[in-house]
Amino acid sequence: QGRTVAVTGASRGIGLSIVELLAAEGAQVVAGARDIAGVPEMAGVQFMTLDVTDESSVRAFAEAATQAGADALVNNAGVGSFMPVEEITPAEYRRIMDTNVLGVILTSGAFVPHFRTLQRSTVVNVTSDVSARTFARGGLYTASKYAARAITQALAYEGHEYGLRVSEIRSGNVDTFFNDTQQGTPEKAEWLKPEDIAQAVLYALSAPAHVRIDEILLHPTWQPVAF
Ligand code: NJP
Repeated sequence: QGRTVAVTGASRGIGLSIVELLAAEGAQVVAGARDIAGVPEMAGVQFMTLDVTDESSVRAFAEAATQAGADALVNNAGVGSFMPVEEITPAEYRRIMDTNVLGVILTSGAFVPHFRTLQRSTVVNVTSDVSARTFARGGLYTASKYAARAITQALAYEGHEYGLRVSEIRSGNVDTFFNDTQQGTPEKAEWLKPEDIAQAVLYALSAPAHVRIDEILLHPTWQPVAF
């Protein structure tokens, strides 16, 4: 309550759940995605067109959020891609890296000047449980998330001096539209729900001033234990 939070990748899936939970908790939310045509209207939520790979789009988003008094940013926008190493093309490499890595860099960077002026601010990065482990066909996606984890941790070191808390949310399978799939299909019945991730984000955002949540790792119970 009383907080203003910027959320990227907010049109569906995890991002939309984060927006819904924060709005229900009484926060003001500035929410962005490339296609916001179908997003629901919610009190306290301003949806904007945002492409995290586009510097001017990110700048406009950060300006609007700063005007609205944002003291927190959730970097959630991300795309999936799974194939053997020999099938990774330069175009696919750029699509994944531009969104999952450059997007986090540009968006975080656009908020830092404002966050420096605050006593206290928070960045929560929704990366993945595979930001620190990989698997067959996962090379490109996990490389992007390893890189996003490195950016997350570097920002944490840099922001410590001006009261920025940085959290990484690392989850296993979540029932969303991720990687051009449908939500709610039978094989995803036992997967985490977007609301589960939204709760983790809320926990990180609303931790008392003396607490920093560096990292949250969560999985569906059925998924084999993996750190
Ligand atoms: O995926 P999905 P999730 N600029 O496809 C937006 C991570 N994750 O909710 O731009 C701005 O339902 C897109 O909107 P649009 C995953 O890596 C997931 O599952 O209109 N926004 C939509 O709102 C990602 O970082 C799982 O296409 C952009 C949203 O992002 C995060 O969770 C497991 C954009 C994607 O919604 C959310 O993914 C895991 C851009 N350039 C981590 N490109 C999982 N689902 O199993 C896309 O460990 N978006």
